[in-house]
Amino acid sequence: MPPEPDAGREPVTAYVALGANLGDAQGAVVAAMRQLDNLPHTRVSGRSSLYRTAPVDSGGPDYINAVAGIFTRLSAPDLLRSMQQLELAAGRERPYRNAPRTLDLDLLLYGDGCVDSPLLTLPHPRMTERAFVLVPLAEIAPGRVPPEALAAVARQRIERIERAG
Ligand code: PH2
Ligand code: MG
Ligand code: MG
Repeated sequence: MPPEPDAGREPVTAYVALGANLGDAQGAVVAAMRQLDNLPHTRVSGRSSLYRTAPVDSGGPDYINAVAGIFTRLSAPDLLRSMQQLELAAGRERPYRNAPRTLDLDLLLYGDGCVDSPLLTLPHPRMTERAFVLVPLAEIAPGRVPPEALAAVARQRIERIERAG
């Protein structure tokens, strides 16, 4: 039997930002966490709380945001393709830049990898400007978020959603 693709690759810890502000945004983000865990050669190793956040350079209702830490043997491009498939399956449309969306999955960090290609830039080029990324990332990976970066976005509105029950 041929080996499974990627099975021989060393696992890497990566971080994925999840966001949505159309339809059942909270349900979409929770479902996407589960779907990331179901990707081949991939396990979710950390889940931040869910946060309600003010749109940044974007319109529409407040967003639901979160960050997942994953342990994956997928290459960064394969992981990105899988994330885009999950966005499409959630009904994502792209009528214009930063349009309100049913699900957005952004690759923030892939190990210590640095990439600058037309398809992918790592670390994510705008992550340090955004409380909706830095606050949940700091919750599950405090070592990846310098305190001065958090201080710089402290004026952006973000509120942690209490768990039901
Ligand atoms: N995503 C954007 C633009 N603005 N604002 C919030 N609060 N949350 C997001 O996920 C978000 C945004 C582009 O992807
Ligand atoms: Mg985004
Ligand atoms: Mg995106």
